[in-house]
Amino acid sequence: MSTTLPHYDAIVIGAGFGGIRALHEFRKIGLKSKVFEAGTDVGGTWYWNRYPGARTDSEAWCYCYKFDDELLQTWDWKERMPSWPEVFAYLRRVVDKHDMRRDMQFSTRIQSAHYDAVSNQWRVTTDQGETATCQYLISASGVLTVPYMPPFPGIETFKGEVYRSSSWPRHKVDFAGKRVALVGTGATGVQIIPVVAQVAGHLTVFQRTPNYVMPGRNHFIDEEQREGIRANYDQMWQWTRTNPFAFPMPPCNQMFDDYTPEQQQRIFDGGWEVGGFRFLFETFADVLVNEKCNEAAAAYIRNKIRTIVKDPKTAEILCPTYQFGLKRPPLGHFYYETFNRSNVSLVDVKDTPIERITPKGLVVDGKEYEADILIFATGFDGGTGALSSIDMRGRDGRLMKDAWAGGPRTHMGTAVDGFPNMFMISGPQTPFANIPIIIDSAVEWIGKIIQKARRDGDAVVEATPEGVEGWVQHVQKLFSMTVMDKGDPSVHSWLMGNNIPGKTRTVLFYFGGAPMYFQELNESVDMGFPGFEFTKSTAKPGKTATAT
Ligand code: NA7
Repeated sequence: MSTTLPHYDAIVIGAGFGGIRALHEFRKIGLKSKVFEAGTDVGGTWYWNRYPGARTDSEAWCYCYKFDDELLQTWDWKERMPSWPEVFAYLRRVVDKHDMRRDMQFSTRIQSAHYDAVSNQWRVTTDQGETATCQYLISASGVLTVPYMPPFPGIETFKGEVYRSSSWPRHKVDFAGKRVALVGTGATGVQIIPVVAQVAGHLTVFQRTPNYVMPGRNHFIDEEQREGIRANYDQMWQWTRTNPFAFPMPPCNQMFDDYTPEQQQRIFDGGWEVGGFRFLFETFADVLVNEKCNEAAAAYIRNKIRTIVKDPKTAEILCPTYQFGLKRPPLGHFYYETFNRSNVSLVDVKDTPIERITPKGLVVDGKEYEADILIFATGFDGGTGALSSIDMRGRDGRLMKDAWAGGPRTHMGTAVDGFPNMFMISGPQTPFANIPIIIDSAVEWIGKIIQKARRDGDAVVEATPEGVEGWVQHVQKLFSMTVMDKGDPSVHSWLMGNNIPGKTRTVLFYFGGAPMYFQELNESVDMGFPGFEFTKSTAKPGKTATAT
């Protein structure tokens, strides 16, 4: 039986980092809001991805909300790169502290969202048989939400245990003494491998494309460090505004060509030692735009792989040759070292793909690799996957999936023409950067555009086709300045969407750097939101209303 819920000013899809931040903003500006979440609790990514070794690649002190200063001063992050239970606990704490659960509904997946131009309402249906209406629909459905599982023939015949990183069970999986086969060596596989290798009888890693894995250099944070961090938040927030990836790091002004080869080597050594994304962001400012610099960074990492991994054949299989950054580089925690263990082996499936799965294991090149447990860390339909998987229809019943068939088309990464009063948080064509910081600015901007519309009595806010076309061209132009744009198109990368068979290869993110994006958001507010149309009447002249 279907239930009709009350009308809301705003419905938010997802209670992860973005949804929680949105609810906070909407309360501030007086919108009656409801957050629907498919999981049984908040967390989003940090709810679903509970696999062994799951942790952030961002440093704890900037993977949080700016808006709750009291919590920043009291929350005890334990590690530099917090593990998923810590992030999950933090998000739960935020939500409980601000009594947000009363505006959230869990275990509820949004199935459809249709815009009705006559009533100027979004009508949303859920898998719980409910219907709700709202004026503003906000997608906070995440960047990496829809898992990708390759259609390996025979998967259903496997007699052992099968786990997917993106829907890891709540119970502890016992790997002790077992033969484990793992497919996928992206950021997720790279985190799982060193942990499972500790206990597995044997771990066989099936790698299609190697990655440039930088050392995470995770460590515990002691009380004194915590005090130092807390005392410096003003400075850190300042740095997140000037760092291209919105990390709290002072601007790196070093250009590769200004240094001698010895100095370049020393700078890379420094980045490698300090670890984390600092190898990428604190060495050379032009690493993603200067081919020479990019190749030098790539060669540096290959050299490290050959130094760390003792078996030369294994080391070569682990060495990438494409542009550094073309695939999102993972952080490893003794990743390469793990391949020196006697209970770990690497199978290269680049030229000889996984043929099939049998009741006993996996077959590659006619050889069966027996396993008790299979783990799949095979990635996500990133950027556009979440919204394309919902029956989301704008004006004239146009499906979002169709609007984005040739790649995402947005204005500022926050709105789409033909989808009035719909805004996205962490949508495609927003910066590829430290997500909580980007979310913070985007949500503030969404709050401001809604406030302007309400103040002026405008019922409808909608991106114009010209605004969208301008942004699409802008995003493509910015990407064309990077070395990744010249990258080998056969290299799969979720940044480009071509990790999903059949998906159009196009850049899914804004590579102009976070500071420029922040400036564009600010200018948008100051200039009265160019590229958006505000209308008082609900129906657009010449358009037919969509009956839902
Ligand atoms: P990724 O980075 O997309 O990695 C997926 C991995 O799965 C990658 O190594 C793929 O190889 C591999 N894969 C996918 N299909 C196959 C088949 N058919 N055979 C063998 N191997 C396959 O996803 P992650 O979850 O690791 O990381 C996503 C993001 O989450 C990450 O960047 C962080 O931002 C957090 P391929 O490279 O395509 O050859």
